[in-house]
Amino acid sequence: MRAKTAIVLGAQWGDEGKGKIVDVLSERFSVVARYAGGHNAGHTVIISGKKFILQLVPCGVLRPDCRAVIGNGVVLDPMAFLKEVAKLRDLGVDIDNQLFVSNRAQVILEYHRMIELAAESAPGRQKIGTTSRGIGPAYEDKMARNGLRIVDLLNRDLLKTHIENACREKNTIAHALFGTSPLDPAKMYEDYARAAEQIAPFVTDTAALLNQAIREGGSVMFEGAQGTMLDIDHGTYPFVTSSSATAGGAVTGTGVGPTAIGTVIGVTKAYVTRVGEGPFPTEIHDAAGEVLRARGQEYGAVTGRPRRCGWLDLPLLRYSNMINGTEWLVVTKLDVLDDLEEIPVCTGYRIAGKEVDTMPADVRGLEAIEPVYTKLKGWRESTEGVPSFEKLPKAAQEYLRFLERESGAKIGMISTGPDRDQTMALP
Ligand code: 2SA
Ligand code: MG
Repeated sequence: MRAKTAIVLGAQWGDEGKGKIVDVLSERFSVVARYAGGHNAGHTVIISGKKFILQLVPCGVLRPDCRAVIGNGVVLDPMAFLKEVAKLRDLGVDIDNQLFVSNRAQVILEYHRMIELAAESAPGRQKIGTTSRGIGPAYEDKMARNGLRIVDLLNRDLLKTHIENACREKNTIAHALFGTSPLDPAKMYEDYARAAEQIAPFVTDTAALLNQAIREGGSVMFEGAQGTMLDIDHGTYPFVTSSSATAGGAVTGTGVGPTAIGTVIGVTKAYVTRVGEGPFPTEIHDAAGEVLRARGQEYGAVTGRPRRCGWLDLPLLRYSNMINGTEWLVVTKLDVLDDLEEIPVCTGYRIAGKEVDTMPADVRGLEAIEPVYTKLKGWRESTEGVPSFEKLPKAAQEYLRFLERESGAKIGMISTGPDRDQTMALP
């Protein structure tokens, strides 16, 4: 895991504990860059008992000598960004000259949230269970070539015209389809123009910054948000987010070429969680699910929603490793399984009586999956904070070796608790 540039991403449906892992690994990197998503992400980091939840700002910002970049693939809500910056300053994090925002990132505007809220409850529309942050509609506008970029936000004339035109269009659509009351473009312009002034000092050409850093021998980490199965192309569509959460997203979302990527690190929980709607083959519907939720404190970091819990899904992990070209896995929350006598692990899928070894594209196929389980022995011993692999109970070692063998990527690190020092590096 010693590469100069690395992508660290979620191997499942998000919330694998990337925040903590990026924070631990960022010690070895001089720049950390976010490449996708927006303030729908909730990256929790605990340092000396102090809890930080980062949404837009990359976790690297918590290390004074690490530069943090918000790449062009991100959708940035100016108000949410400024709130997060203010909170970080309050907590004593020095972000000036350390945090950079891409001039090519897209802006989330108020009407994106308005449209998302209306669409999520509209008759005939598939409810996705989104975080209501305006993420989807902002990416829609980006792809429709109707978006506002950060560089445009800083141009007063352009901002004014954009808001006026967009409000005319969005107000009409939202009212006609969902009966939503219209937004006032004059007020919006004032609010966003004010926010733009405060954001301006952070804005730069981050693609140039990152490429220069790499050229000069700097080490760069690309911090994923959400997870592989929430990727717009490779996830459980349509129950996904609207961005490229997989490794490919790091390239398009930052402006760094694929030849510059040294390694890909996938973060996986020792079990699985998902928040929001959509298929989840190994979901646990009985009391065992409640046990994992309680022990793992499985509630959305942003929305507080209870997360759905399930057993480790190896076909999913194999798929995720393939899509991302994952070289290393980091396994988190092993300690959550500590009390179990036996641990079911899904090794294969059966659909309509047939064994399948790939992830079906069809959501109905996913819903019809019968997971094939192998039961592994539990260890019934605390693994919290155990300092080395050899000190783990034998059954826990076997669980991890099984995961490694069956998923096809090496385990490079294990996390056995929320704190920075409850982490062990393997090779
Ligand atoms: P959206 O808002 O358009 O991105 O929602 C689309 C789907 O993506 C899921 N999604 C997430 N899943 C897990 N964690 C996320 N971040 C927060 C967290 C979520 C929270 O870290 O806990 O607090 O609820 C995240 N962001 C998006 C979402 O549930 C939809 O299924
Ligand atoms: Mg999260």
